Amino acid sequence: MKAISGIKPTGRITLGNYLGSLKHFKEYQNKYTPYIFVADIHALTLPIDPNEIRERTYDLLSYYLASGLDINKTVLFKQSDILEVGQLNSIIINFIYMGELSRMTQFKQKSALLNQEAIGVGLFTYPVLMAADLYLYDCDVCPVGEDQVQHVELAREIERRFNKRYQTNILKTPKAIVSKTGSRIKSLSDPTKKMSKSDDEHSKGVIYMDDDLNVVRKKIMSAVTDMDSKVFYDPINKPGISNLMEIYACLKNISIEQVDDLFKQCARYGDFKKEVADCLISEMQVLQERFKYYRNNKKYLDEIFEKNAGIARKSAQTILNKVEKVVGLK
Ligand code: AQP
Repeated sequence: MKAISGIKPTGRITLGNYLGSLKHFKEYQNKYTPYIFVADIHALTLPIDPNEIRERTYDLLSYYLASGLDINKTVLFKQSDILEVGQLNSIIINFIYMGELSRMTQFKQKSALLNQEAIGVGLFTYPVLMAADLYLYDCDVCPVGEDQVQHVELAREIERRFNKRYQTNILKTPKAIVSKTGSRIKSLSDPTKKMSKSDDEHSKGVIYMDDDLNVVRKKIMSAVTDMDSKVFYDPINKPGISNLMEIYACLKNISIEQVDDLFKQCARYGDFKKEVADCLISEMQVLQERFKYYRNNKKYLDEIFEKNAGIARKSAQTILNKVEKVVGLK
């Protein structure tokens, strides 16, 4: 059994990326062979400095390793090293309608921030490229944060249409797996909004995994909460405190109900926030040390990319070859 997932090298990794995806990847290593990539082609969907992509690509691989991914169990690679993804993208793009792409929540949110004339076609077709990534490694599951589930479902629609047209079962969409906790981390300053890498870098609402640990404590302690002082889970009426409970549950690997139980006697939000900050800081400290170790060894990172590109490409070539034959290109 195989699992696939990736992250875009588009900015500093946030606590949302960490709890929604990174932290869970290593749990899959014992059950699946994970194919985890740096989604560098996807990074081009909005204007970005070339050096930013290059440097963030190394950052991401270092985070993958720092979070416990083992190179003997996981195929860690760069999306752009697999040329087959472009070719498959060009083929399957004919199996999706503009109406369907325009209904994607992420497209609506990101394009709403742009001038109509400046909405790139790549931003619009982002889920098609993602579908190509999902098919090429013959994977069974796809661990993602909640915001990406809609894209996986779209890939399933492309699969259904393609396989029906050619009476085949070549395309296979892995099942989206959303972890019980951590899959929808919100901004600490506006807990109705997703925490994102592309938020204002000076926002107090986003925790970056490379933040100074004193800054992390300040951000948690000043997280927006309601006027009440009771700690219990109610994402509608108490989004701020519920977000902190979600963060704590995911860090401790316990359920929201257990967090409810632990803190129901807690008389002050400040005490609860301090617990969350302590727990987060001790996890981040280890991650940051490990990150530094890998990030300073570019040669080792390049070797990993090179070796794994070969492994990933082998699978990609097999699938693409079958697709090209069935549609008449071979
Ligand atoms: N706030 C979040 N809570 C839980 N999971 C999250 N993810 C992102 N934000 C949260 C998950 O992180 C993985 C990688 O994301 P990505 O970089 O490929 O794209 P994204 O979802 O668009 O992430 P960002 O941080 O919002 O990046 P920008 O601002 O560049 O678009 C995915 O599994 C995602 O679900």
